[in-house]
Amino acid sequence: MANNIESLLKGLGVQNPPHGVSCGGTWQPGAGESLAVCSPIDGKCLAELTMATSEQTDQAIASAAEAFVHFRTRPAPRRGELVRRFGGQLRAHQAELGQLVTLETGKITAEAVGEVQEMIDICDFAVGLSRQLYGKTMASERAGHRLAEQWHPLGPVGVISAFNFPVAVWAWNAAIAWVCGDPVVWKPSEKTPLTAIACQSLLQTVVAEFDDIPPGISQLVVGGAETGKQLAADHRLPLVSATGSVPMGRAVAVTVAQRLGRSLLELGGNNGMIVCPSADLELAVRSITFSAVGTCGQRCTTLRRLIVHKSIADDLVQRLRKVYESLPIGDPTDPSTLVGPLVDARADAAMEAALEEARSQGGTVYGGGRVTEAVPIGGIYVQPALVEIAADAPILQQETFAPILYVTRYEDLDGAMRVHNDVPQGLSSAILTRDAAEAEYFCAAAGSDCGIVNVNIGTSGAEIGGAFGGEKETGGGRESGSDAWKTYMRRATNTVNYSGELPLAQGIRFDV
Ligand code: UN1
Repeated sequence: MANNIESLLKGLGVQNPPHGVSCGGTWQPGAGESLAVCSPIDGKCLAELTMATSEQTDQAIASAAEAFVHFRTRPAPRRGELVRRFGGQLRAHQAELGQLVTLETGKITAEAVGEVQEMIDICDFAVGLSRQLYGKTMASERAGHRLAEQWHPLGPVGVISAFNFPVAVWAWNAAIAWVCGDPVVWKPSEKTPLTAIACQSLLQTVVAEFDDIPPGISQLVVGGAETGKQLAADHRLPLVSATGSVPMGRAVAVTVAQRLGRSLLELGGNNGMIVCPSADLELAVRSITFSAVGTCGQRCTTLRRLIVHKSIADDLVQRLRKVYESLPIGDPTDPSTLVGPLVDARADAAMEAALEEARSQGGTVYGGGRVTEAVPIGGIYVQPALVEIAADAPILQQETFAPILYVTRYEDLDGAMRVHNDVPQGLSSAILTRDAAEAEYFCAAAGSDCGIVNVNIGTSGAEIGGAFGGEKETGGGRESGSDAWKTYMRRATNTVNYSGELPLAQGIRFDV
């Protein structure tokens, strides 16, 4: 394990050398496959871990199921207190956790610290929620009856998270799951297990302060696709929440559906933005650039398709090209950098292949090449690409997890709307306009078909307060704020008869 990583992990309270699986805070020696964790910054190995064996994964699920039996009986505000203190740990360690996120993902420090902030925010939200798990009371049609709903803990939740948000997306799930009374079995991306280990360690420090909360409520399983499959197939996990590619999500959905479990999926995004003639172009350039090149184009919410009114397209493309040419690309730990490395060689190959395809489909590509000067050796740094292309080019149907922004032109808003919605994915969307009618049209029933619909901001950078997720191949799940918590609970409809009589619903007479 590289030295600085070791001290970083120590600072975060990770005492034992981590092996594959954490069950209640102790690292179990793994007999599984070894896993080299490398930094995208310079390709250097940060740590050598051992993947969990299927027996260890099974044990982690069993421990979560056992913890559930007691955890579900703890009052929700008590569970909220656990999350409040965990949020306190995250606040106290925000900088180091951010550093770890940067090392493992290659995202710039500002975005990495922002990701930890997103965890803190969801903890705050969940603490409040722990006193607001409201059920409705309905008017009963029968005299002397009370008809009401109660929300109860569901059971252990499997969480499969992706490399690009190695901790925030887990926290959206975990903080909500815990206040709802559900233990969590977490399989982070095998590219980013160290931040996961650090979070698990901080959480266990907090759990140790409680004599009424079992440590088994948080399980970490370091593993690959096989581990994901195992979580999806295990009936002890009534809910599996998965973030990642469409093929991965489809496999999870099918397996979970087979056992009639619940899945919550946050899959591909192929996010579009319509730029109308009245748009503020200054604001447009800033919001487009953040959404398209932030996290080096590796957010689910990254802006990938720009649909610009023909009257302003030349002007906007000119301005964007200028900004793109001077983007500070390089070491993500340098505060002046805005674009860090791609996560790995596969992402680079996918980007190259997509640009090649775009060219063959008549696209004009600006940028997109490798950057080798003034960047750390061993990492993969690229110039974000702008591609002017026809709206019906097949490449626009595809999400490539890299900084490629396709630019197309439109004549009328109905046509732009059709182009916008004519993709298999439906996560995030935006319109830039100063015309209120255009904005409302975009937000209305015949407008954007996505889960996230923005006006005068980019497609990325959502707050935790709203439900996060999308439609179509994005998978339909909702995580984080609003009433997303309901997915993590089971609903009981109670009818209580205090009348001393037995009137039947629907006025049925059944005299015996
Ligand atoms: C993701 O890329 O999976 O809205 C999550 C955003 C972030 C979360 C992205 N708050 O861009």
